[in-house]
Parts: sequence; structure tokens; C-alpha cells
Amino acid sequence: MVHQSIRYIRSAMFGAFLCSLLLLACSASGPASAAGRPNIVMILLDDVGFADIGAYGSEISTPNIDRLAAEGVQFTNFHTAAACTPTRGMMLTGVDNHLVGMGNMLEIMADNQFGQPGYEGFMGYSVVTLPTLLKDAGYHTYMAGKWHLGKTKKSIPAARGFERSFSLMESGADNFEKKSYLPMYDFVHFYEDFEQVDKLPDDWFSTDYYTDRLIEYIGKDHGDGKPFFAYFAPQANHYPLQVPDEYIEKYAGVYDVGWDEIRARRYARQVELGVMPAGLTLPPIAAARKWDSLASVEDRRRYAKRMAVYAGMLDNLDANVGRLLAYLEKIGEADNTVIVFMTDNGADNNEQWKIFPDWYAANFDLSYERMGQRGSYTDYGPGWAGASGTPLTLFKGAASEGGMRVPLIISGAAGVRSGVKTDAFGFVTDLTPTLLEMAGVPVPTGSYGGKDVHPIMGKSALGLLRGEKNHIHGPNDVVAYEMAGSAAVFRGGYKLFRNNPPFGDRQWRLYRPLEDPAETQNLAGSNPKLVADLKAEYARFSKEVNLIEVPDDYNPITQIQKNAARNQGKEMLESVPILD
Ligand SMILES: [Ca+2]
Repeated sequence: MVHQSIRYIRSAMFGAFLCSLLLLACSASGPASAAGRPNIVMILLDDVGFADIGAYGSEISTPNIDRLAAEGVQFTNFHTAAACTPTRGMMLTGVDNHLVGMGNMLEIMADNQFGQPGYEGFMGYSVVTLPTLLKDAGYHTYMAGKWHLGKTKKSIPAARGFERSFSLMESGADNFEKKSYLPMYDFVHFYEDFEQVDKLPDDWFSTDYYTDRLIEYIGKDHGDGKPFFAYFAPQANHYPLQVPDEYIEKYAGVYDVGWDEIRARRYARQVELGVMPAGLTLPPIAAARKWDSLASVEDRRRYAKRMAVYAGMLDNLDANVGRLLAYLEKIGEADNTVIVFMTDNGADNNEQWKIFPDWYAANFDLSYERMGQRGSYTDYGPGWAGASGTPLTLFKGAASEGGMRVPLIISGAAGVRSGVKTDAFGFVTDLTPTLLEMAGVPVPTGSYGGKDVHPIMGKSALGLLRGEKNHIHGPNDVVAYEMAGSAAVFRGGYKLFRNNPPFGDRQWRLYRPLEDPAETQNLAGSNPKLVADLKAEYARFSKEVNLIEVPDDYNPITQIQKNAARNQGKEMLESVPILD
């Protein structure tokens, strides 16, 4: 508590100092600047891997995001949870997922976790959200895109701090129409503010539309003297992979060389860019065949197009980011806006249509010709997910780097340096305290608005962003993470982790992910004391966040079927699985 109070005072003093500096520097450039507080735009992509952005080694055209990296601070060692809802809950509160209510995802929650505190499966009420804090401090707060943190009128964005919002409640949906993408559910819910949206426009395309709404929200209030926080959470690139045709055509033929070659090219480019160390030996992509061993030409043709649709969808997302940036430029707010760009977890290897072939055949066009279009369904499978995550191992859901290490770029105002890459370790709970410090808003330390709330656990990265420090976490700081039995403990450049089935064997292993990002050299055998220390740290963390371990025989695949049955007919209740 003492430390937190000191941090609070320092943060408040620093905020006040910053305000006066900015007042001197920016007094002529508009009302938001005059208040000394930057606008904040937070862009969160869905299921996009570490290597999919140009600035991280990709061949996919992402010039607008690359420009953010060139003009800001690009992180190469930043981590989220390995799945959607825990990441989103932690990102918007600065508090560990077990305390936020996302101890596990409802769809795979173990029998012994149901109904327990911290396992509500939606964002609980013992945390105060970043938009609430910013709104109470005089910010406008807007959101467009996927929410996935609760879907009753108590838990939707409008109830959790957003003045204006247009949002999808589920883990994903079709991108061209109001239609479910998963066989367990025949519903999709959108809300605008507190109202359910019955019908989407005929020409709806998810990413384009969310961008339009966000621009509209920003425009309506612009000029009234208040800064804004805008949260842009597109469905891109969650399956179904879909995008207007011209974006798919742009990538025709690009992926005929296969995932092994694309992965090799991306790694070479990462070395050139200084994003990854040279000399790594990449293990084979998990769960994927070698491209050259694919027997049929037809197979290769279909796989190549699936990746072309993925690339087109991300290209379109980048064009929309460009549209948003151009709008900020047009209204004179570009110089006073901080942009945060990140993705919510590693690449997703799942191929749903293989698990539920009849349902997908009955509800979607699966033909080669229609791939990516309205009415179609496709995903991209483990081979391409492996290339997406270059050079990391495994995928979304795993506590390996391939599940947890993501691109993060912070760019723009508030003294953030330009053209800097950093390999400082960072974690998703660090974002809320960073943005609060930028906005000069005190960090809550145990209560807010007369109610007890969990204190923020992350650390502000502002010192690093401004070049006053070269780290966010000190060598003795511990950051721990757990979901569905897969867990990781980071300290002093080491990472102890274990994966549950289907990704692993529950055994703890020790790596140095900065030097060994593909996690090929297990150091546990030669460092028994360190392993014991980090296990003890994990035990402390478990107690602190009231973690309930899954049973030894837990398997998420069988659990998901059980929980889907629990869900029947209850889709509007708060504690109902919303598949990730
Ligand atoms: Ca996700």
C-alpha cells in the first residue's frame, strides 16, 4: 500500500508537471491540447500473429501501421494472455485476469471453477475500467468493435465506461452479415450504446463499418474542449476470413511458395529489421505438414488462397487505420494523439470446418472460388498460423511465446520517442497504468467511487517510452499468468512455463525467450534452484489472485462439449459461454 501511495503521488505530480509543459508547448493547437492531455486511440487486432505486420517482418502490406512503428516505439518482447477475453480484461483494467473475472474462459471452464469468485466469465464489478477512469477525468470515451467481456446491460461497453459504442458481444461473427460463425450458437448480438442492434446495413463489412462509427463518434464531439479515448477492436483477423475481393486479388499467387518459405523469408526480414536475433534454428511448425510434402496441387491451391484472404483482410484493416489517421490529421488532432497498436494473442491454428464439417457445409459456401466473399467461410490452419507467429512456437491458447508474444507499437504525442525499437519485457496489464499516467489521471489503489476495487498490478511504461528508462520491469519483478492450466512466470529474462493438453504435457520448462524466442533450449535441468524459486513465485501469485487450478484430468476439448450443453437456451444470461 505504501508503495502504491507513493506511486500515486508521483504519478499525479508528474501528470501536473506534464500538463504545464504541454500547456506551454501546445497552447495554440486546439482545445484538447490546451488541456495538456493527449487523445488516445487504442487499436486491438484479433488473432494476428507476431510476424504479420510489415514492421515485424511480414510481406503483407501494412504501410500505415509501419508508419506508426517508424514514428513511435516498437516493442519486440511484449506479452498478452494467450487468448481473447483474459487479454481484453487485463488490458482495460491493469488487473490480472483471475481478479477481473476471466480466470478461465467460460467455454472451457472446468467444473470446479464454475461459480467461483474470479471465474464469472465476464468482466466483474471489482475492477474499475480504463474508460471509466478517463471519462470521470473529463475524456470522451468511444468504442467500436468486438467487446466479448459481458453481454447484459450491466456489462456491455455502455455500462463499463464508454459514452458511445457500437460493439459485438460474441468472440467473433461473420464479417458481411449478422450471422454466427460457430455451430454451438445461432445468435449474434450487437449493441449500440444500451440498445440492441436488430439489423446491420446491407453493405456492411465489419472493419470498414467500425472505422466509420469511430470517426463519427470522434467528429460529433470534436471542438468541445475535451480530449478523447477511442478503442478500436476490429474482428480482423478472427475467422471467418473475409474481405472485399480487391484485397484478395492483391495477394493472388503470393502464397504459392508455401508456409515454410514464407516463414523463412519473414525471419530473414526480422533479422534485417532488428526485430529478432540472427542465427536462430527454427523448429518445424507444430501440427503442420511440410509444404513440400502436400500431395495434391489442389490442396496447395486452396491453402495458398486461404492465406491470400488472411493477408487481404489485414491489408484492409491497415487501410482503415490509415483512414482513421487521416481523419485525425484533417481535424488537427494528429499531433496530440497517442496511438497504441497491438494484437490480443498469438495466431490461431484451429480449423473449425474440419471439426464440424456438416454445419459449415450447411451454412457457408466452402468453395475455392467464393473463399473470402459474403456467404463463405475459411480459416487458415496451423501451417500459416506458424508463419504468422515466426519465429515463435505454438499458437493462441499456449503459454509458449507463440501464444503470448505480440506486436505492440506506441506512437504519437505525450513525449513518446520516435523510431525506437525496444526488447524490454512488457505485459498487457502495463497498458492501463501507462495510459493513465499519460493522461495525468491517478491510478486507483484499492477503492474507487466509494467501492473496493482491485489495485492495478501492471507498471507504467511511460519512462521507457520517453527514454528516461530502458525497462518497464526491474530484474526482480515477477509477472505471472495462467489460463486453463497453461501458465508462465517471467522474471529477470527467464520464463518458466507449462502447457496443458492439447499443447503440452503439464511439465514446467525454463527458457530465456529474448535469446531463444522459439523456446528450443530447456534450461530447467541445469537451474534447479531458479526453477524452484519461480515455482514458489507462481504459488504466491496463485494465492494472491485466488487461482483455482484445473483438475489433473482436465481437457479443454471435452470440457467445451460439456459447457456447450450447459449453454442451451440461455444465451442472454451473463454467465453463458461465448466461444473464443
Ligand atoms: Ca483473439
